[in-house]
Amino acid sequence: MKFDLISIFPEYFSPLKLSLIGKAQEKNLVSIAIHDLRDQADGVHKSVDDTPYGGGAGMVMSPVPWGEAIDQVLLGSSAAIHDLIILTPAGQKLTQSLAQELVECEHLIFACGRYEGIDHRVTRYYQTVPHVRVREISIGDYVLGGGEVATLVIMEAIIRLIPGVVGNPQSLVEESHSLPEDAVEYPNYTKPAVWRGLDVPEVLLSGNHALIKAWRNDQALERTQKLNPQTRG
Ligand code: 6GU
Repeated sequence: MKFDLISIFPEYFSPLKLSLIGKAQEKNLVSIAIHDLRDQADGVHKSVDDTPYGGGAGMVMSPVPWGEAIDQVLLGSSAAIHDLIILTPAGQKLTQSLAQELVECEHLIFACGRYEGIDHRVTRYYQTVPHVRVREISIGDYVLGGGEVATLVIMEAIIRLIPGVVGNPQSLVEESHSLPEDAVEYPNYTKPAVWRGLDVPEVLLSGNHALIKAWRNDQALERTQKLNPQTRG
C-alpha cells in the first residue's frame, strides 16, 4: 500500500517512523513518501495562500501549487486507482468502517490544507480525472490548524488493519466481532492482582471463559450506554 503525503510542514510526519507504522514500513507492508507543497510554489516568498474571493477572514490555499504537487504524485504512480484524500473539517467523518474501506485502497494521497483550507476547485478538478477518487475526510467535530494531525490519525487507523502489521491478529478479530454491535471495548486488567488496594474483578481470575465473555459483554454495553445514552447500546 502506497501513501503520498503533501503538506507545507513535512516535519509533522516524523512520528511515522515510530511504533506500528515504522515497523510496517520496515516490513515493506506500506511505503510512505512525504512531499513539501512549497517545492511547487513560485516567487521569492514561495507563497501558497491568498485572500478569499468574496471576502472574509483568513487565507485560502492556492489551487496552483496543489495541482502541480498532485499531478507529480499521480505521474509517479503505477496504481490503477488513486484515492485523493482532502483533509477538511467539512468532510465525511472518519469511522472504523471508513478505515476498513480505505485499507482496501492501493494508493492514497493525503492533501493537508492549512489556513481556511484549499481552493475548492482542487476537489472539483480531480473529481473529473479518470482513475482518481476524491474523498473529503474529517476526523471529528472540532477545528484543527491543518490536516497533518488528521492524516496521522487516519493513517494509524488504516495501517493497523493491514494483515501482518498488528502482532496478534486475534486482537483485530476481537474488536470487530466478539463485542456487541457498535460497542466500545470492555475494561482490561493485567498483573499485579492487587494494585494500590484495588482488586482485579474476580470473574477474570475464575478461568470460566463463558462467564468472562458474558461479563465483558455486559461491561462493554454499560460503557457504551454511558457514552451515548441517546443512540447507542
Ligand atoms: Cl481533516 N482538518 C482540520 N483542519 N480540522 C479538522 C479536521 C481536518 N478534522 C477535524 N477537524
